[in-house]
Amino acid sequence: TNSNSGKCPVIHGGLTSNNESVMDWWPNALNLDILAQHDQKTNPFGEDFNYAEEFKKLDLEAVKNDIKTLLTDSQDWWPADYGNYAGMFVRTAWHMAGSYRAMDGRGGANTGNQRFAPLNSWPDNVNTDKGRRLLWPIKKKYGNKISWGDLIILAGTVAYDAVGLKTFGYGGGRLDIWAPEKDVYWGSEKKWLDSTKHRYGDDENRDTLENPLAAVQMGLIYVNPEGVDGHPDPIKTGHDIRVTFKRMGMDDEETVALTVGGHTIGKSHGNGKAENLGPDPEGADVNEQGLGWHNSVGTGNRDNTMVSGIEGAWTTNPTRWDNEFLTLLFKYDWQLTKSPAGANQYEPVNIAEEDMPVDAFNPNVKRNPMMTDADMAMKFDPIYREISLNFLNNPDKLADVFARAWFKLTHRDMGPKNRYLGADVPAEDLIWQDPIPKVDYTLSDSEIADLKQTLLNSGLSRTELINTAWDSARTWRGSDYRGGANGARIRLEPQRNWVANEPERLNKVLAKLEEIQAGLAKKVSIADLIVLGGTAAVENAAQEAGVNITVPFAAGRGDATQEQTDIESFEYLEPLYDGYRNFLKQNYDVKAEELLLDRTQLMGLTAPEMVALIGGMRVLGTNYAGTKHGVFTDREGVLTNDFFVNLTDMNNKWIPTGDNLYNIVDRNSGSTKWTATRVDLVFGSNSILRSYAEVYAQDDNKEKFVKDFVAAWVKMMNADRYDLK
Ligand code: HEB
Repeated sequence: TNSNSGKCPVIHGGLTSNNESVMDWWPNALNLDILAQHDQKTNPFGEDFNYAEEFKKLDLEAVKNDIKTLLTDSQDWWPADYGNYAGMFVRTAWHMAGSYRAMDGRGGANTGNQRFAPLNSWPDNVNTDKGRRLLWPIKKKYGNKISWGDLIILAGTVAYDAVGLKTFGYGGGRLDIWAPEKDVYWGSEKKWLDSTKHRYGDDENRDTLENPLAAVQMGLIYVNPEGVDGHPDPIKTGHDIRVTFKRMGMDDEETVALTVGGHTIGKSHGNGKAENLGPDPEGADVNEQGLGWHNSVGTGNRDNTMVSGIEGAWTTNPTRWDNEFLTLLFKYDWQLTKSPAGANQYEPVNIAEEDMPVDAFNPNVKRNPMMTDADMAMKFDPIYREISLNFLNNPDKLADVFARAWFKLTHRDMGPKNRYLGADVPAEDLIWQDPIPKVDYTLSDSEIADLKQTLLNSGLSRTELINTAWDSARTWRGSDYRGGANGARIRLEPQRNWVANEPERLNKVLAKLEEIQAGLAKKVSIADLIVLGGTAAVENAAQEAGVNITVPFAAGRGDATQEQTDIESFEYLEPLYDGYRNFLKQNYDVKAEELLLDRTQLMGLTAPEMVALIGGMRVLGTNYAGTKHGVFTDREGVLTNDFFVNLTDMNNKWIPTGDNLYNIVDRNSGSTKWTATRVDLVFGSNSILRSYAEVYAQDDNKEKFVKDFVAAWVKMMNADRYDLK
């Protein structure tokens, strides 16, 4: 507080701004907040709210018609270029979907995160706030029946339909969040659009972009349109495009189609100076009402609109789906010039009058089209050039590849097709949806009980069964609903040979399960047998600890085939670290306990669930390669609370012995009782985790521990069972 402001400094009130946070005193302390986001306290809907049910009541055709009408219903507060918001809605949708990155599955359109910081205020997202605000009357009208995420993507798709593209389809089902995401790492820079070198291992080698990032600069969706670090060079920019688009799972052909098709409609805005723009939405004062980048020049919109600083349309008819982008790109030579805002862009040499687009607000004035450095890459990068020429000569091919790539872009992070809602879901199965065949059997309780016995008597150890089930389930990530035990892709490449999966043990278990499967009267999927094996073993281990509990099991998983599995895209799911099995593929810069939090968050688990699972898995002896770190028990394999009892016992002390290694030593005798890693000891050292560890160490909570472990176990096993939800 500033006591010179002439205002009374005595009152502070609660801690309501970000710059005095309690934990700022210990900036390196483990921050568990990513495990507690989006809970019921932030969500205005109760736990009973079922979006899928609401969406079923939606008249999708009516929403589409309203969007279509809005496209050409220019609003005085934000007049439409060429009297049509198609470009606006497409870019708003693309920028929401385009933050997706395949590595961790975070970002993307499926949460409506563009409503919140930081995305609502990214420099690359200038005026997407206007796009959302234009859609507000439609959101208001249809309310709970369509989420913001669904509406924004629908608007972009309807816009393409309206300008004449035959779109591929649309699925609803994006669940809105109600507070900024805390889990997404967007880069370490503290300055918007800071130079690119901060996120490359070696700035000269642009393949060394830090993982999981998929943009070259802080605050951009992908690449700098003016060239690498603002230096025009289409070849270099082309390479950046290739690296970044690949990281959202797009190949060269899809990338060209998206860029060409994207810039077939709409225009760039650079008819002003960036200095004249007010603060972004998050930084603007109350009277801006959540809008940002107020332009103080003229009306601040129309022909004064400032976004990227680049100015002009790409095509002759920016409100029509056609092949003009490539036609003009190849028909003319393009020379470097500056926009009115001083941005690098290209203009055509000696363009014919009839190829020029009209001004966005004055149909009597003709303007030059323009190309960005990124657009020029479609002509000069040798691979992109070949694809572009093919599209130039085959407009139908462009339309088809684009329609499919647009659908992929906007649905990529929604998971399997059975999560899509609505009448416009395309029938065709697409490989990036990770399809899984349906099964046609059910299992009765007695069949399940018999199968459990068969599995427990198979000669496989409990640990082997539990580890295989865990490894099969742990690839699931809530960020893009990929992975998980359903499909049993652990049998297939690339998973079958992942180091983390201990291929030798895995092969042994799978061979046994296949043998069991072959002997069954009813064909049960391997996916179900894998999960049931782990489930039976957990149940058995709980009973030995004196807790009689049935671990719930839901049959119905299918077995995917290798042909249904995109090896390259599954490689992103490889567990490089899994604290639950005390596994690190390598030594990483980031601390093991931070990596544990990352995985836990991706798996959709809470901090208490993480604590129960880790404590249980340690005493069950599930460590990678059978190490004994953290196995604080003399009854390994039994589901006791010994991990917590011994971790919190003051008769022990904890002595570092090497990199990420500790001895647990008897305080009196000095003898070493156990060994541990950071991922074990953090449950006693971190104050929050310790508070949970104490709960499970208590004498009165032995049974609670087993119940909580089982609940968390089942949650993981069923994480991808969208058919059950
Ligand atoms: Fe784009 C716009 C860049 C991709 C769609 N873009 C734009 C601009 C720029 C760009 C700079 C301008 C802005 C202003 O307003 O100023 N992009 C770019 C880049 C890339 C791209 C660099 C990478 C290569 N796009 C893209 C895609 C799409 C798009 C992929 C979709 C699909 N964009 C777009 C649109 C527009 C744009 C539609 C227009 C907007 C309006 O009109 O407003």
